[in-house]
Amino acid sequence: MKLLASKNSPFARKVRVAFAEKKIEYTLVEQDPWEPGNIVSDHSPLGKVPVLVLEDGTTLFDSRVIVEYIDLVSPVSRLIPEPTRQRILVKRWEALGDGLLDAAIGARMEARRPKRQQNPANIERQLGRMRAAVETMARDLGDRTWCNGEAYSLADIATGVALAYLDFRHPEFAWRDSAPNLARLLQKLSQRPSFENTQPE
Ligand SMILES: N[C@@H](CCC(=O)N[C@@H](CS)C(=O)NCC(=O)O)C(=O)O
Repeated sequence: MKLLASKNSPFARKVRVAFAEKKIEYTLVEQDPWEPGNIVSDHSPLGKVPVLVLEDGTTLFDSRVIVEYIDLVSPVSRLIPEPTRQRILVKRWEALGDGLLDAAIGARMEARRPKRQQNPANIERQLGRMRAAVETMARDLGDRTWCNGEAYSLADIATGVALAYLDFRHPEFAWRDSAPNLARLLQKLSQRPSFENTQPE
């Protein structure tokens, strides 16, 4: 299996953490979808990373589909629980983490445009989403050990990857001040080899 991914993509990181937790071997093919000459569009009509290319040539995207596939092909360390309600709540956490990332990336893209072309209202809209997402994560985590209660799951991976991305690309966004429980969660997650070995560069 080949994973087309850039080391700084948080969506790709979610998949790489999942691979590590599941102890599944794969080949990382580093691709930057913004670089001219990249081959991502040859494998996905959406031109975004991550894309997983299976042995028979089937291509899987996006990160949510890939993670679900990885979890289903090996019973080792289930990341998405089977009971319907638990499963849906874990997927909800994933949607929240991914949504936080979409907003964080959107804010960054807007801020990187030449000053005169920037739309400050769009930046504020994305920042508002980021604040609301962190607030919801903190409230839903409460004083539990893991996002989905007692067991580590994809919910923690998606949440940890999204919060770590805020540190990486939005260091000024002081999310820890209002969410010490999330700060403790990220601290704990960062000590896992799966997170340690997939840090952005
Ligand atoms: N929903 C997608 C999002 C993937 C995504 O946005 N990837 C970014 C890198 S972090 C990308 O490839 N962007 C290239 C582009 O927008 O052209 C997923 O979960 O995989």
